Formats: sequence, structure tokens, C-alpha cells
Amino acid sequence: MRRMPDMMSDGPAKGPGHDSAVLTKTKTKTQRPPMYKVLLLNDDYTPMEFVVHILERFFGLTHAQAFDIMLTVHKRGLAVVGVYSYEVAETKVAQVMDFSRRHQHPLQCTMEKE
Ligand code: TYC
Repeated sequence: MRRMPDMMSDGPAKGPGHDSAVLTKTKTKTQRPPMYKVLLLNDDYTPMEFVVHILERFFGLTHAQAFDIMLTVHKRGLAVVGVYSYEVAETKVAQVMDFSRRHQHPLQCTMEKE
């Protein structure tokens, strides 16, 4: 006796490509690492040229950029001088604080989560 065609012979089709499973996908969101602003604070004693030098030396700014930011700090009280990962920001703050202290200037530098 001839067999009936597949669709007629039995229930739901089985075999390759015919599984009726529910597929669940886990979406893994990529987390960006938190970034930290490095802030320079104004004071009445640190010489302007010293601040400009710090900005060139530790923040890779040109003389013109460094002068602009120094003036912003001088006029407004503080300014963001860069945004970095935690470790890099921590290092920049330490470099500025150590260098200023060694030159006996009261310049203050801090970091803040963005
Ligand atoms: N206010 C200082 C002065 O008049 C200059 C200065 C600028 C100091 C920026 C600190 O972060 C600073 N000599």
C-alpha cells in the first residue's frame, strides 16, 4: 500500500527545522565605565603662570587652551579640566596636588563623578 503524503499522515510535522520550541534571548546591556570630571579650583595665591604650566604638563593642553582654562578658573572659581576613567582622574589629581605642594602653592584639584 502507498503511504499518504507527509501532511496527511500524522500530526504536526517533525524533523529538521520543525521543532516548536520557545526561544528566549537574554539581552546583555554593555555598561560604560563611569567617568570622572577633574576640577581645578581658584585661590588667591597660586601664580597664573604656574596654573598654565600645570595644565600643559598634566593635561596635554596647548598654551592657549591652558591659558583659557586658567582664566576661566580665575574668573568663575573652578572649571572642568578633563574627563577620565576613575584611575586616570585619580592620577591627575595626585600629580597636580603633589606638584603644587612641592612648589608651596595652595592650588586645589578634585574629581567628581560625571
Ligand atoms: N587667582 C590666581 C591669581 O590671581 C590665579 C589662579 C588661577 C589660581 C587658577 C588658581 O586654579 C587657579 N594669581
